[in-house]
Amino acid sequence: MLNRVSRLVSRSAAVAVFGALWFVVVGVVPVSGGVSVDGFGVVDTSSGVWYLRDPGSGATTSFYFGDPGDYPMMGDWDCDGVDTPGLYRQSDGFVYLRNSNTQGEAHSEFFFGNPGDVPLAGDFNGDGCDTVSVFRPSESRVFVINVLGAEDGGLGAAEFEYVFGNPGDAPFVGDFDGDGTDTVGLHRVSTGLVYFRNSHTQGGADAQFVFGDPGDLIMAGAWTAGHTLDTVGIFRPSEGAVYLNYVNAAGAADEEHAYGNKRMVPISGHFATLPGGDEPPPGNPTLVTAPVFAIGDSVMLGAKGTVEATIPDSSVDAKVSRGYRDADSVLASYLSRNSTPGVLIVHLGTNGPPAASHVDDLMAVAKNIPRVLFVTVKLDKSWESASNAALKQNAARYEKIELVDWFAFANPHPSWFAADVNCGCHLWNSTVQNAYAGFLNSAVFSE
Ligand SMILES: [Ca+2]
Ligand SMILES: [Ca+2]
Ligand SMILES: [Ca+2]
Repeated sequence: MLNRVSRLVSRSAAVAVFGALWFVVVGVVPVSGGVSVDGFGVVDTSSGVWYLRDPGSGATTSFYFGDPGDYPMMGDWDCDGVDTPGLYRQSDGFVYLRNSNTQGEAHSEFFFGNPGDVPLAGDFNGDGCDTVSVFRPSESRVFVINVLGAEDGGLGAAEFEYVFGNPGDAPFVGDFDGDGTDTVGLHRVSTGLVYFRNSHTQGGADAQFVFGDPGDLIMAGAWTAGHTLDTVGIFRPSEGAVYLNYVNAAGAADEEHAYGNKRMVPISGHFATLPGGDEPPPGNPTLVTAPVFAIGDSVMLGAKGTVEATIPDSSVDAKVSRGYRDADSVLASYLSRNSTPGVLIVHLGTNGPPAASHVDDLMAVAKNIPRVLFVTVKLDKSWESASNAALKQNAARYEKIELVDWFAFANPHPSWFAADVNCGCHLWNSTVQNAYAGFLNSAVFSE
């Protein structure tokens, strides 16, 4: 998310830090302090705390910005060469921008996009100013606009739009070819596949490669001195670690940092001078996340491969017409052949509500498993609410059962289930398969 002006500004600052010989040939006033490269940070979206890591000193600067659940991003909203926080509230499309890496109110707010859209912050026309565009996952469509809104107003229509990528992939932004204009890349969380385009036009990827592991979260930045283009980095929630790559290609990371924990998401940007002096983000508390064994019916069966590819160290046993009455024997059979899993996921109830006695039988077999996740059901059948009510009641009877609400997550997305005219429940396209696997993965790494 650098632009040309900010690069020149920041390189001039690099003289002091790296001793590099560099002449600024345009009339740009050097920023004092700071370093020339992009930094990364993490945001605890459950509390709204931002942690920015100074790429020169490694010192952390932290502050509150936003409400729990807001989607964090960074950009240069006021065109001064420094990236600062922004938030996108996916429920109503509201954007909140702040022009300083300090605690305080938003400097501007406006709305753009539809509920569920994912924000894209970048300089999409190379004018030195970042704006907020959106990616609509349901259509794999990018909507670009090169102005910011203000004063609670709407932004109107996008300036242009195009289709890019496969449903379910997560978008990110960078200047991947160093021409001063940011474009859109996509990341497949289930496999680590990264692909991007260097123009805002419809077409295949200009480059693609695999970086990182399933479950990693993507970002981009100019991580090293002298770089004029953005390359990939990933945040691994399961480890609380950041891996930065100096090239847009597969291979071992060039930098590795322990930073953040499983509740956090990564951001990156050109921070210029940060005050520092704050505690780094807390690392991962001891949370058992593996191995994962998942028991399901025909719903989970539809996403078996995606789930196993997305959740680290997981295996799925799913079968058509299965119910809670079968869960104890399925688990007993698994335990006879494998070591005790750290996490048991049970997604049954599609074929009828669970009886308390069946849950008791299952929990007796699961007595040595530290965590048990019961997943609610989403289906167009009369017993949907009875199944979910019974799941909730039974989960409340056991302290170690965590209720994971697939119904609440999936119900706003009827298009995910459009192909299934019988029960509106099966995972028959890659969009819903990726959404389901990502949803379960989040549950495994959340308390
Ligand atoms: Ca700025
Ligand atoms: Ca721009
Ligand atoms: Ca570019």
